[in-house]
Amino acid sequence: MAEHESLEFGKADFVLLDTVSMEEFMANLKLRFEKGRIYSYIGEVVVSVNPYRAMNIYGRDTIEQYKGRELYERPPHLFAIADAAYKAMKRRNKDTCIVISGESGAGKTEASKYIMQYIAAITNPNQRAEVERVKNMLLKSNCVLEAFGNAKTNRNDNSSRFGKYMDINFDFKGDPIGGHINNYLLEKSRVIFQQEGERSFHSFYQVNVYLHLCHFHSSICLVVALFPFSFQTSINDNADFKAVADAMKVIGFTGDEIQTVYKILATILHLGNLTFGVDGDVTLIENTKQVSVIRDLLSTKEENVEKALLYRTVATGRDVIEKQHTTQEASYGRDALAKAMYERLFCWIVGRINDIIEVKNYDARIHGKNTVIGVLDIYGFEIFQNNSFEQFCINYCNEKLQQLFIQLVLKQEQEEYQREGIPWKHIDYFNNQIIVDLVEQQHKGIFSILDEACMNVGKVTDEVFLQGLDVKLAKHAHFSSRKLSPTDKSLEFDRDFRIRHYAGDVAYSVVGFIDKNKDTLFQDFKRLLYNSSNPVLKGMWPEGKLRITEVTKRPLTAATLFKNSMILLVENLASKEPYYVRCIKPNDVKSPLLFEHERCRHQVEYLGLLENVRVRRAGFAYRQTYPRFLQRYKMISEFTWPNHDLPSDKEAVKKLLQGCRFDHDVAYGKTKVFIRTPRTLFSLEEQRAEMVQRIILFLQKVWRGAL
Ligand code: AD9
Ligand code: MG
Repeated sequence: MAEHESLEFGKADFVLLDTVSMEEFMANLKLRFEKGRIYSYIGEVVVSVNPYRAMNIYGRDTIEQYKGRELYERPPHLFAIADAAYKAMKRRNKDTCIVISGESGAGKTEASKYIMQYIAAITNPNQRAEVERVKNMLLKSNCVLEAFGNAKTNRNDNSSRFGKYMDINFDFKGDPIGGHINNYLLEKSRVIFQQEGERSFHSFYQVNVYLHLCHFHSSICLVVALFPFSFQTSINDNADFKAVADAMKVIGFTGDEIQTVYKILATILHLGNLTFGVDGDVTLIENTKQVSVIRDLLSTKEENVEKALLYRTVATGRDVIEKQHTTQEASYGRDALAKAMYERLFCWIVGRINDIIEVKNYDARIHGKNTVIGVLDIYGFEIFQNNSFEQFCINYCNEKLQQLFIQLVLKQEQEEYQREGIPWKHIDYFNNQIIVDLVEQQHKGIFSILDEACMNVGKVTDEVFLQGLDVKLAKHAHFSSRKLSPTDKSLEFDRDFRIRHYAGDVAYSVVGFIDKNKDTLFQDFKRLLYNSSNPVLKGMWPEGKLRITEVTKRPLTAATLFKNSMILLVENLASKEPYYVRCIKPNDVKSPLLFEHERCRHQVEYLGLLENVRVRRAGFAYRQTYPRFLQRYKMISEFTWPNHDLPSDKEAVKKLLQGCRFDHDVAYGKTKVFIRTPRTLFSLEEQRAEMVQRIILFLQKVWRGAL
């Protein structure tokens, strides 16, 4: 149990509840929240409740309290888990990762930032300049990525609209020497459309500030209301703009690069102003003034911009013809261009940051193994009024992470006890693998059905996709649609289908699925951007080099790309030693006072926290193979120091633990010793530290010739 905390704050570790029931769990969670104790443990898992107010618990003094301590020595805190992940990496040369989960607005991104700040604060005691530089960049990269990848939604004013996994690399001393960011599917449809009450990405509002400041662009119309792709609110875009500009400079973006970033944002805003009309049978751009602004911003020729917007080059056999768009096609192309430019910009920013922060000149033969702590902060489970392809992907991603949690925390734990022959009572939990399969299974899964519908030669519509779902998933317990359940009131429209997710039911509208999955961008736009005389912009669009007759390959669909990236992500996380932060959102009104019981209970339920407590209680806090255990602790017992003469390491460990009177708190498996409470482990650690000290003193005396 976490010490230094009185019981008036409730139980710091849910494992210590008198009885494990939902009522007790909730009462403890609520009490702790009301007493300002936003963190608790379930063993080594941190449970966090969003306080929705500034907490004075992240300062230098708090960091000092957690530095180098064992998990249970201090009240629960993110810093403790960060320290545990760091220590495990350093002591055992292991890659670790911290997986932060919870629904939208639960506090994942804030948690990931505190964890990174903590790691930055406790490393580099010698103040090496290069390490300081790396740390600074890792921290600053957050600010830039949030500007371009976050937006106000109806769930969260600073909602992550992309998934982020960041590796921090450490040298043999345990100091950060670099990092790498993987980004996952940006919700780019936000560039052209936001639900009521929401905003586009922060960067657009910030660039508006810039456009106001910049005389060079004074020809640009600055009235924000004129840009249909964005609108203004009161988030402090002005201050944020300065912080982002500063961060980009510090990270090492060149002046030209930063200018290009702003120009792209401005281009997208102007694209939003373009309208199309017809004159006879000719499609034309109604507001040609916009075109010349776009031409300047993109450093290209006006006629090129116009042509790319109004025509499509098609290869038919050996001939290449130019086909005029209808106004509808032209609008579609304009929107696709705006989205694609933004997405490409975002990926380019991540790529540039990676170029700069990635580990260079590290030779493992000289410096020892380079180890990693990964921090995962991804978009949380979300339900909106209108849920589309993006929500579907986001919620699938959360299913995958829940599955990983189940695999690693619940399932593997139980399996290990069974394998080791330790008495064990099976604990039931809801395994969401069935929903993961529903989405990602080959041929039968929703992604496959969607891809199949996209491949259709004939009419490809969202309805065809829905029909495919109805036929193939009619009997699936977690799927329904209007056709399959005509009386279901939660399915408002004919074009809705519903998934029973682990975290709740979500009705998705199929409208736009096909389009978003195919994610077509006419080749003409790629050529337009590639042919820009701005080298930074040109560099973002290398595929524009291809001539029309050279483009043959059908690109992978958005769903397939996303699925593949999720599978890789989970494999990567599973290969590391994971630490978990489970975030809970206490209410929907961002109140620091309100603990909505039912809302929280629902989250505790679907996060599987009660099962987690049960497994943990029945289980053991620490385990180690016999040889490794001896390696660490053999000096504390006369039976094992310096070597034992017992028939096996298992016998030796038994003898050692009996000698320390810890026998009651341990179980002996086939290959590992299991220790139930952390207190026993601390005791062992203390005894070891004492012995090590005594040995050192003894050796020093020997060396000085005193003996
Ligand atoms: V989403 O899935 O990206 O939409 P997150 O990332 O889970 O979501 P976020 O970290 O952005 O949520 O937190 C939402 C808001 O809650 C923040 O903007 C803060 O205003 C507030 N918050 C979250 N954690 C803390 C905290 N530890 N202290 C104070 C917090 N405020
Ligand atoms: Mg977030």
